[in-house]
Amino acid sequence: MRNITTSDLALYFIMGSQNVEGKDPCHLLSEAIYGGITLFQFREKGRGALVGEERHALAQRLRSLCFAHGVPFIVNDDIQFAHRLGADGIHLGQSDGDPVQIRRNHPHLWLGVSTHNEEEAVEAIRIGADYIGVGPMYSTRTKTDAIRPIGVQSLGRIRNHVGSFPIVAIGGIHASNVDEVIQAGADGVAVISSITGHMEPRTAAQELKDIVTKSK
Ligand code: 3NM
Repeated sequence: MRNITTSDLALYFIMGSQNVEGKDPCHLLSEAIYGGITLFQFREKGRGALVGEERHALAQRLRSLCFAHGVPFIVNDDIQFAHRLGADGIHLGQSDGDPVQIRRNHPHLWLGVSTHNEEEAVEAIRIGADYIGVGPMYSTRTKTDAIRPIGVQSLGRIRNHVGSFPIVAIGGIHASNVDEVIQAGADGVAVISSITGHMEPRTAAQELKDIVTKSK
């Protein structure tokens, strides 16, 4: 895989079947792709998440959609699964897996790490992450075990600490606060509900992308 660029992070869409409330995840993802998402993370996690062959079948369909449209496909947390799917990358939380070992064994995969402060950001860069997620910016109902929002001030501090290293901000991000997040130093925004929960996911993605582009 080529190196990640900050434009890959502009509109980072995350979804699993547990996020779609009865809608078809493949249709939702294709609408989001037409709306201009720049990267997709498959995150099948939490209440109601699929397991086993069902999870695999869904992931394969979403992976094919991304491939057909040239959208990078990243898997949350599970390195074996990422490998099996031929994913472009893996995203790890602070307590997921062993990032050092994953970096060593899978040098071709993009590695993203969730961080919440300067120390975690510096450590992620040290072990060879390609980008960091920073959040939660605002309160979110999507991730039930999310820590308290760290806010845009913390994002600004992390940005000052890491120079031009690629950062995507996450958590409670909607059209109304994207500008603030980009101004505070994020290269892009990672969202779930502002696309999956919108009546028109394509329009939602277009709108978010537009704001990211204009805010830079
Ligand atoms: N990670 P929404 S917040 C998956 O802070 C995830 O690391 C977070 O969903 C973190 O866009 C979050 O609906 C949920 O708020 C993002």
